[in-house]
Amino acid sequence: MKPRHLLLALAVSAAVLTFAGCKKAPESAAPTPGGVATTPPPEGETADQFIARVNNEIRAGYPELTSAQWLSSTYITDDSELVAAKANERNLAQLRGWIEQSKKFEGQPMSPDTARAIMLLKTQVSMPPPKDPKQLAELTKLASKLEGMYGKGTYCKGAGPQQQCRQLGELEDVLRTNRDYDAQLDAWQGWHSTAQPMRKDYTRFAELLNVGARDMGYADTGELWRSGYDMTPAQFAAETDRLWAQVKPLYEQLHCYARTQLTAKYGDRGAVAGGMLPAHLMGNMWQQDWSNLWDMLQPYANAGDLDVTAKLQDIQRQQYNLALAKHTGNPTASDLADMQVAANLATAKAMTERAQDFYTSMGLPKLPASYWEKTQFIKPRDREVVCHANAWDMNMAGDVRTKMCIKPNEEDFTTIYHELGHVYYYMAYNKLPPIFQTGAHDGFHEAIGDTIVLAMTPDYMQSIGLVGEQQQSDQALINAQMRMALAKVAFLPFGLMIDRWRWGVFDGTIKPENYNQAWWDLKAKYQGVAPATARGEEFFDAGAKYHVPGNTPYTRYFLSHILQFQFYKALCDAAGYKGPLYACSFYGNKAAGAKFEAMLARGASQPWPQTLKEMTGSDKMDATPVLEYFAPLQDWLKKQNEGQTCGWSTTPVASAPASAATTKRG
Ligand code: X8Z
Ligand code: ZN
Repeated sequence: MKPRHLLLALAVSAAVLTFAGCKKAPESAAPTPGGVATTPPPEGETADQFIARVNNEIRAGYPELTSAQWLSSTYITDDSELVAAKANERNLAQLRGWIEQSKKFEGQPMSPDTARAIMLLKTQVSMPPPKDPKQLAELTKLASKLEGMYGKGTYCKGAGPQQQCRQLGELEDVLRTNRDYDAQLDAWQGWHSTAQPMRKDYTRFAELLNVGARDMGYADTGELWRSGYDMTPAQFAAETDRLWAQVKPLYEQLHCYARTQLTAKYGDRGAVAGGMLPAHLMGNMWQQDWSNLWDMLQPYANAGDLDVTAKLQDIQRQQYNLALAKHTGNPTASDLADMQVAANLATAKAMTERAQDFYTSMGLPKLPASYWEKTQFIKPRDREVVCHANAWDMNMAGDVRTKMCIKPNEEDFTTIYHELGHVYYYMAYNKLPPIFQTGAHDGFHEAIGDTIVLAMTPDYMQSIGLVGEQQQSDQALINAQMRMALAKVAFLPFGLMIDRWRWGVFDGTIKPENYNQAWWDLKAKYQGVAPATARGEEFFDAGAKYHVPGNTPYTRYFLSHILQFQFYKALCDAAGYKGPLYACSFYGNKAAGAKFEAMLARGASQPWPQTLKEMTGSDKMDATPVLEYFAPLQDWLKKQNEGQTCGWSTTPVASAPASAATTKRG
C-alpha cells in the first residue's frame, strides 16, 4: 500500500477553520422525541396509525431537543442547562403520553412492526419519566446539572498566585506521561475530588429514576435498562455473566503480567494489598484502558515502532512551526496562542479525515459538508464544555456531528474512528421510521467504529505514515497483540462493573451510605484494581466517570468489546481474507463495506439476533473470536507468568489504606 500521510490531508482541512455548536448522543436515548406535549389521539385511530403519528411527532420535535442538548454540552452555563432540562422535560412528558396511549392497543390487531415499535418506545429510554410533573421536572434538572458538573470539573491546588487549576484533560495527561508515583496520585485524587459534590444530587437522581421506572411498570431502573435486548432482564444478566466467563482467564493473564511489570517499576508500591493493581498507576483515570503503560508493558523493545502518539505530536508541531514561519513581524503572546489553536484544530481535522478515509475506502459515503462546519473538534478556549467524546444526529436528516476535545495521541485517534462508527450508523438508518433509528441493540452502536479500529493493523498504520517500517517477526506480532490487548482486554471487566454498581444502586442492594465501598468492592472483584489510599464515604468515585453523571448505561461497551470481534471476523470473511484473524484488515474492501452498511441500515427494525445472524451467521453473542484473535498473546502471557501466583484477593480495601502502598515512599 502506498503511504498516504496525514499531512496531505492537512492541506485540505486547513481551509475549514470554523466550528459551530452541536447535540447530545442520541444513541443512548433514541428514540428521543422532543418538542410539544403529546397530541390527543384522533377518534378511531388504529395501532398502526398511532405508531405512524408517533414517528411523525418524534421527527418534528427532535431537532429542538438535540439543539438544546448540543448547546448545553458545548457551552455550559446556567442558561443552557435550564434550556436543556426544559427540552428534556417536554420530551419525556411526550414520551409518557405515548406510552399511556399505547396501552389501549394491547391485544388489538397490529403489524409486527407496530408491535415492535410499541415495545421499543418503552424499553429504549434510559431516563424513565415519573408521572408526577414536579418529579419529572426535578429529574431533568438534576440530569442537566450533573452532566454540567462533570463537564466543568476542575481540580485546584494551592492558593493565591501559586494556585494551579486543572481539568480532566490535563489530569489525564499526567497519568498518560508522568511516571512519578506521587504526581499520578495527586492527579488521580484531584480528579476524583471533583465528583464529591455530586453525591447528594446523584442519590436523589437515582431515586427519581426509580420512580419513573416503577411508573412504567418496572421493578427499578436497572430492570428497565436490562429489558432492551429482545430477552428477559434475567436472561440478559445471565448472558453478560456467560460472556465474562469466556474472557476472564485472558484478562487474568494480562493482569498478572501488568502487576509484574508495575512491581518492577515501583517496587512494593506497584501492587496493592491482595495483589491488586493501584488505581492511579494504570495510565488511565478509570483503569479501563492500559495503552498508556506501553513504556512498561511493551513485550519487546526494538521489534517495530508503534508510537503513533509521537507521530501525531510531530504533525501538530509542524503545523505550529509552519504558521510561525509564515507570520510577519514579532508575534505577540496572543498571536502565538492563536497559532497554537489553529495547529491543534488542523491536526484534529486531519486525524478525522484519516478516519473518514477508512470508511470511504470501504465504499461508505463521505461525511456531509455540514459535519465539518458544525463539529466540535477541539476544546474551546473561551467556555466550559463536556469534553467526553460523543456523536450526534441532530435532525435525522444529515446534520451529523461529533463532539470531542481531540489531542494528538493514539487514544483520541482511535476514539475518532469509534465516533464515526456512530455517525455512519446514523446516516445508514436515517431512512427508517424514527423509532427504528437506533442500534440493533446499544452494544451494536458502540461496536461499529471499534470494528474498524481492530482493522487498524500495524501495516495499515504504516501505510498512512503513522508508524515506521514494520517487522514481520514473532516479537513484532506479540508487540502488536499487546498494543490491542491493553485497550481491548483491559477494558472488559470495567465494561461490566459500572452497571453492576448501578444495577445495585437501583435495586437497593447498594445503599447511598455504601456507594463508595460498593464501587471499590466491584472494582476489586472484576478488575482487580484498588485505590492506594482510603476512599471512604466522603468520596463519590462513581461520579468521576462520565457515564454516571451523564446517565449513559454502560453494559453496552462490554457487549461491544465482544461483538466487535465477531463483526471483525465477519468482515474479514466478507473480504475473502484467509489467514490468522489478528492480521486481517479490510481497508479498501468494498464487499466488507457493503456487508457492514447493510447491517447498519437495519437499525432496530428487527430483533438483534436476526441482524447478528445476517452479519455473522450466528444469532448469539460469543467471545470465541476474541480468544481466537488473542491466542498468540495468551500463550505468550502464560509463559511470562509461569511461576507467578496470578489472580488477586478481594478483601475490602476502600475504607482502609492498603498498607505497603501508602506507607512507603521513595
Ligand atoms: O464513552 C465512550 C465513547 C462515546 S460513546 C467515547 N466510550 C467508553 C468510555 O469512554 O468510557 C468508548 C469506549 C468506552
Ligand atoms: Zn460510543
